[in-house]
Amino acid sequence: MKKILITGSGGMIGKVLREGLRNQYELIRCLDISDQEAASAKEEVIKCDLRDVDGLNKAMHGIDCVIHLAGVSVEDSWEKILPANIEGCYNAFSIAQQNNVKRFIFASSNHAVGFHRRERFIDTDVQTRPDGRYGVSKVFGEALGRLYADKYGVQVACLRIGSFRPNNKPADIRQLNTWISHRDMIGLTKACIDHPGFHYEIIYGVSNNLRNRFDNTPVKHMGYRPVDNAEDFRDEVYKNSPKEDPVSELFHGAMYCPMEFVGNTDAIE
Ligand code: 15L
Repeated sequence: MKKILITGSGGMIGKVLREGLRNQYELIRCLDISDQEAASAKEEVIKCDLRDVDGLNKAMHGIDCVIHLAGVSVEDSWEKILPANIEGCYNAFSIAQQNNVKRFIFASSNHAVGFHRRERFIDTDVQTRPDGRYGVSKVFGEALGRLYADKYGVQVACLRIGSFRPNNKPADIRQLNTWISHRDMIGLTKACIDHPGFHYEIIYGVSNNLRNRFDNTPVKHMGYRPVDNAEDFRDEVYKNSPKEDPVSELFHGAMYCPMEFVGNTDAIE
């Protein structure tokens, strides 16, 4: 994998990956809807909306591996999720395939499985249980990935990212489980880019946290070996962590679960 395209390279994770992968590949093409830092050596910068088919065609041309981060990254209205995370995600997969892109790394989220009970360890084979419209869009992206792997032979890795923070520290007690450090996010992405070959994989994007409840055992062969541990921030977190909402604390997806919630928590196995 020599020529890499990062979509959403101007976002929170995108900026860290752009910096962390710099000069390690023949080309890193950085695509974002907003203005970005000018290109340095071995980089190209493109301003493009995910609904601009011609623009995406140019961006995908000659690329070996796409890292697809672009889209809405939090729970939001359907009017915002639909164009960015449904239509945009479809465009990214389909235009990549039409341009013979060999590998596609999709930024999924723990919110694709957010309604699993937090007391349980979950591995990469559990059923999807989205905790909102954002989570549904990530399940959609994972399903598209499955289709493009099985039908079109694109190698697809879906990263169910936990809590990636701009200040590189866990913010609350739940994040002692879900946190991923910047170094581990770069390591996870590199493991997927540099892997000799795979078909379709789902990997949890969490650090080597003492309280981790996301089990990557089935995907050990992907070579992701996280090194950071959220527990190192334990004292700071306990000093500042607010009390969690009673619905939030039951589930992996936390704060997204109580939003608009009128269900029955006892019925959610
Ligand atoms: C995510 O997928 C979101 O992008 C981020 O805003 C957080 O909500 C994070 O998950 C999390 O679960 O902490």
